[in-house]
Amino acid sequence: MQRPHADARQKLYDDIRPQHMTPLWEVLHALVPAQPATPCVPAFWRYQDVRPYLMQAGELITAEEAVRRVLILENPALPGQSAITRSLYAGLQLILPGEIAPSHRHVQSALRFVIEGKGAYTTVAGERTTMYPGDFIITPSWTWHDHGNEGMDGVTEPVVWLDGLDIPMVRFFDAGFAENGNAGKSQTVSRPEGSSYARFGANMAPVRHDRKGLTSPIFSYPYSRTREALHALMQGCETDAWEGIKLKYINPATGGYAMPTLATFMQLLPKGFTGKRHRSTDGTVYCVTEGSGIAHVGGEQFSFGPRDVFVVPSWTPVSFDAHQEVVLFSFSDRPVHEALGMLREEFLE
Ligand code: 1HN
Repeated sequence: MQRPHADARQKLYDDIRPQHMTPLWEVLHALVPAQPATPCVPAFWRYQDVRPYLMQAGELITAEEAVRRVLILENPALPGQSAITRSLYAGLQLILPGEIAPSHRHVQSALRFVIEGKGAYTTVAGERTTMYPGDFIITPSWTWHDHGNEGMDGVTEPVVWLDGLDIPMVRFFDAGFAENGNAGKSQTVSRPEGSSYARFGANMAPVRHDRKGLTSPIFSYPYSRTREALHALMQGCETDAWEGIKLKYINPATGGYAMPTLATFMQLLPKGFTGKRHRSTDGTVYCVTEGSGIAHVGGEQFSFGPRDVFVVPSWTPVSFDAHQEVVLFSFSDRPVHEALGMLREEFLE
């Protein structure tokens, strides 16, 4: 039997369409789901499989011509959207010896997580930092930035890092601006290397510093320090049954996350660790810093090793098994969830 008024209702829908109106009651359940219903899927990029394509890109286009030579990591369920989750962008960037990626600035904030190679630098707002594998480096919103690879100690090699940006968030708000600087060249360096770290990286700050900026004044967090901290904590400290030993990167001037839109973390899973499942509303991108193991993500199992990247969509259960000692870098949109009071987490038994 046909629903009462079915034809008349359909006629109403057809009649209001030219007025750019549509009935809520037909879409209410989808608009306000009982729990997150992300279109994103878990996905995994094995570094060994994708590196050859990155090197091929290195033969086909220069960093200068490309402006940024990046292969974007797209969520398989979001083709063409340059998004790894609905709010996050991720890509693998290659810079070859002798190349520069010219100076520009944009509203989008960026993080770099160095995956491979030595001899590259990035300059942010007049200060240069040398990039080493495992370093977490920030390009704050609207700061001039350029990269280069000059080699180091006579060694010249390709340098690859993972870029994480809030591009989909800025697009959502239609709030993006961008500018090119310095006629396609590098910016002028105005402060010595290490000066930000000297001012803010020793649990100290310049005596009259009172600015509580949105982004950490430490723009480069060296892996040597992060690794040392995690290993010190492994001695005698309790390991969380879900996440092992996990630290968040913070802005030392505020205690908050290092970036306003992106949270960043590094965690250590002791050899033999088998974690319990947990989930949270912030979709998260992981990059393996050291070690190998298995990530159980929703119904998928990713057998990971160093430099692999994978994504855990919102509200998808995740757990980790560590075959060797594992170190995982990760980033998510958690600061936004927290600021808006909508972060939810669940630790499953
Ligand atoms: C960008 O500026 C960089 O500076 C990397 O290295 C990736 C993706 C979209 C827009 C700007 C960079 C980017 C980007």
